[in-house]
Formats: sequence, C-alpha cells, structure tokens
Amino acid sequence: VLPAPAQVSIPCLPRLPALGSLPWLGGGLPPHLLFMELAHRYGSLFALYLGPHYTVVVNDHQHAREVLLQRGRDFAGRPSMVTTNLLTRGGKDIAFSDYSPLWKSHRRLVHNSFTLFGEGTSRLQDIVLSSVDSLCAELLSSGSCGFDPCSAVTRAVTNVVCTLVFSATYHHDDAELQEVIRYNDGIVQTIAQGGLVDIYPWMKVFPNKCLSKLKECITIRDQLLSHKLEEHKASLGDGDPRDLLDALLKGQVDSGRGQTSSRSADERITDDHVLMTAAEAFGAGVETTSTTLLWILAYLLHHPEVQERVQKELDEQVGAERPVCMSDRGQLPYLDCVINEGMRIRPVSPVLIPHTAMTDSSIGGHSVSCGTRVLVNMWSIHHDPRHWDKPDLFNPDRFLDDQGQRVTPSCFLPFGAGPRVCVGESLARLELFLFLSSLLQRISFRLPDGAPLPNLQGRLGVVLQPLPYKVAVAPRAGW
Ligand code: HEM
Ligand code: PLO
Repeated sequence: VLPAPAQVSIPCLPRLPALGSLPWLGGGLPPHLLFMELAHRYGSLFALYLGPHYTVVVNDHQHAREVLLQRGRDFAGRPSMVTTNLLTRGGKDIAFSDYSPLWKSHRRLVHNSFTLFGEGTSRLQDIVLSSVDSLCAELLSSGSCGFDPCSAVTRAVTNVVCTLVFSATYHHDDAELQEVIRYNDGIVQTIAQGGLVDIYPWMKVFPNKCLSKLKECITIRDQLLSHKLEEHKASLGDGDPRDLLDALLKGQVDSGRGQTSSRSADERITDDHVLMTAAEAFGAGVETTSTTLLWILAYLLHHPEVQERVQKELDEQVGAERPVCMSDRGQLPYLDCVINEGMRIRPVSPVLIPHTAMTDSSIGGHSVSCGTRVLVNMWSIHHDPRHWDKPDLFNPDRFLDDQGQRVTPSCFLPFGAGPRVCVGESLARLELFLFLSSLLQRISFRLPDGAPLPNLQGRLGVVLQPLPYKVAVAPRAGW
C-alpha cells in the first residue's frame, strides 16, 4: 500500500503577529495589481495573512473554476466586514450575507423577481430606451466642446434603476433623483476605499469622519426606501407586480405562507431583507453599469476605429429609422465583443467579493480548512498572457473566431460563476447592450480639441473606476 501523498501547503508570505503579512506587501498598490505581482514571485496560488486572517489568493482560471464552480458550495461563504455590516443591517442582503438556508431562499426570490422584469418582458427595454433618449438629448446639448460624461451617464443609469425598483421616473434635474445620487456617492466613497479587501489595517486608514459620513448616507437611503416600501405595501394589488419592490413583497408573503408556525423570526424574509435587497439592487445596478459604460467610452476614444466599426455594423443591421431593440442583438456580434472586451480589460470588480470556505475543502490538491478566506483575482485571470494575446491591448476581435462567430473563452468571468455568480448578469447585459447600441447609433464620440486621451489606469474604490476624462459629441447623420 502506497502512503498517502504528503500535503504540500500553499506557498505563503511571511507574517508577524497582529500585522500578518502587511510588512511584506509594500506600499500603495491596489490589491488586484499587488496580487498579480506576488503571483509572479510565489506562484499563481499563494496565501498571506491579512491581519489575523489566513487568506488564499487565486490568480489563474483553473483554480478559479475550482473555487467558484466545481467546489462552489464549499466556498460560497462571505466574511463579516465592519462597513458592509453597517450597510446591510448585519447581512440582510445578498452580496455580503454569509451562506445560509435563508440566504438561499432570499437569493432565489431576488433572482426570480429580476427574471420577471429582465428577460422575457419588453418593459425593461422600454424603460432603458426612454432613459437613453434623454441621455442622448442631454449629451448633445452639452455640445461639441469637451465635458465629463460621468454625471449624465450616472443619472441615466440611476433613472433606469429607480423605475425598475420602485417605479419612479425622474426628470434629470429632479430633487429626489439628486438626493439618491448624492447618498449613493457618499456610500461609494466611504464603504471600501481601496476595494472590498481590507489589506491595510482597517481602523488606521478609516478615519471616523468617514464612518459618520457613511452612517449619514445610510440613514438618508433608509428613509427614502422605507417611504417607498410603505407606499408599496399600501397599494399592493393582486395583479402583476409593478416593480421589484412589489415582486419582493409578494414573494415575501409566498415564502412565509403555510410555514409561519414552523419558521422562527430569523428564518423569514423580513421587511429589513426587502429593504436591504432594494438598496443593494440599486447600488449594484448603478455603480457597475455606469462604470462599465464609462470604461468602454474611454477605450473608444483611444480606438476611434473600433467606434467606426460598431457604427458600421449598426448602420447595416439597424439603420437610422428606428431605435435598437433586444432582438437586434443576434445581428450585432461586434458590439457584443466590444462590451466583453471592456469587461475583460477593466473588470469593475477586479477581486470579486471575498469568499470563505464553509467546510474543509481543497484547491489545486492543497487542503484548505473551514473558515479560510479566498480571493479570486479576476484581474490576473483577465490579463494572463498564457491565455490572452497582448492582454493589455483593447482588442474586441479576440471574442470572435475565424468565421466571425462569437466565442466566450473559459478564462473570461466578469460576473464570477457558481452559487455566488452575479444575480444581475442578464439585467446588466441588457442595459449595457441597449445603452451602448443606442448611444453609438445616434452619437459619435471624439476627443475634444487639445484634450489628453483618457487615463486608463483607473482608481479602485468599491469598484474599479476610470479617472475623470472629457469627451466631445456630435449627432450622427439621420439623427
Ligand atoms: C455579485 C459583477 C451588475 C447585483 C457580483 C460579483 C461580480 C459582479 C464579479 C461577485 C461574484 C463573486 O463574489 O463571486 C457585475 C458586473 C456587472 C454587474 C461586471 C455589470 C457590468 C449587477 C447588477 C446587479 C448586480 C445590474 C443588480 C441589479 C449583484 C449582486 C451580487 C453580485 C446582488 C451578489 C451575489 C451573491 O453574493 O450571491 N456582480 N455585476 N450586479 N451582483 Fe453583480
Ligand atoms: C455601491 C454603493 C451602494 O450605495 C451600495 C452598494 C450595494 C451593492 C454593491 C455596490 C454598492 C458596489 C458594487 C457591488 C455591489 C454588490 C455586487 C457589486 C459590490 C457598495 C460587485 C461589482 O461585486
């Protein structure tokens, strides 16, 4: 009988008590770049101590697939974090809540509610298209001199999410819309200043001023959303749900039905859960979509030939007589590639959200014990030179094969995968497609005279954002 092979442990950075591996992390690099650099030295699978927490970092797609898919259930936990606990009333949301039976049924409810509004209905398409109309008008009124597109794009995307979540549509200078944008901005600035991974000891870099600003923004958010929730409860009818809040309220009743006696209070989807879900759909819906659009615009300014090719495709397949709709997607492969390439080269969530092992398990044949934190560095995976030719080059053609057919490489995972895959994926894809196609059908973007090209380095907050840049716009022939 052969002896069992000795377990080789995952290469680990040195550490000190309390500080963990911090002294070996050098200064300043954001986590996704730091981990990519460390992977060159320690190998693509390595471990380190973030303070007291043993953390495994995954930098290649085989190990990522193991963690997210093959052993997805083992690694579907989330660590508890101070700021996100505040944000979600101790994990009554989807993204930051640890794995539990309640989380599972909550996630299923949210998923079903999205499906109700996303695929299969033309409502969402109508919502997005009307928001695109006003975005185009707003952009064109800014004229041909340079301006920062960020606020107009954010307003348009926020408006879509407001309609989707609680049926409000605002004029772009509406006071309530401004308030929503302001509190969301405040949360974004304070929730995770260097990404969702706390590399540097939290208390030291997190001034109390920040914490009170975060709390203040959360209070404003809660007031506004509780008000919407009460209105919805009061007017909830038997018919089809009008929006996400309606769908959640109806689902909340259904999930409790017949089980009220057997379920204790902490096993039910409560009003708090509904509120936190609405808030999260909101935050996720706005930040990710607007950031992705702004990245793609920035790359189009660097690559005018790509913009021209998308517009040629649009002219041939759709023309200028009618708006683009979802059923055009099959005929617009190049546009899809541009969206994919944007999400590859600048993933909005470069290290996803931290995962934890819920049982003893393994990665790449190395055993990993229950409670271990696992970070999947999508940045390394999307920039791996073994799988991507010239990974730093923006080249949408890499998503087409020799016959011009779309291909999705297995190391492309912008939404994650497995039990924790993004619940908003189809919604996000629908929005990105409709926004980008409609914008490029009607408007050409160029660099303002004398302006520098957008800086593509990005800045990591809760998502990876482009630094501010300026565009100039001109209406296209026929519009
Ligand atoms: C989770 C990407 C849009 C809601 C995630 C994760 C990623 C991601 C990478 C983490 C996966 C993990 O931790 O393993 C994106 C991208 C988007 C996008 C690239 C758009 C370009 C949206 C939208 C919504 C949304 C529009 C909702 C309206 C969520 C939620 C989670 C999540 C609730 C947490 C899932 C869980 O922990 O179970 N997303 N997302 N996302 N996303 Fe998205
Ligand atoms: C954005 C600010 C909001 O006010 C709150 C919020 C909720 C959900 C978060 C989102 C923020 C940032 C992007 C996140 C999303 C859940 C999934 C998504 C982290 C903090 C990604 C890209 O993983």
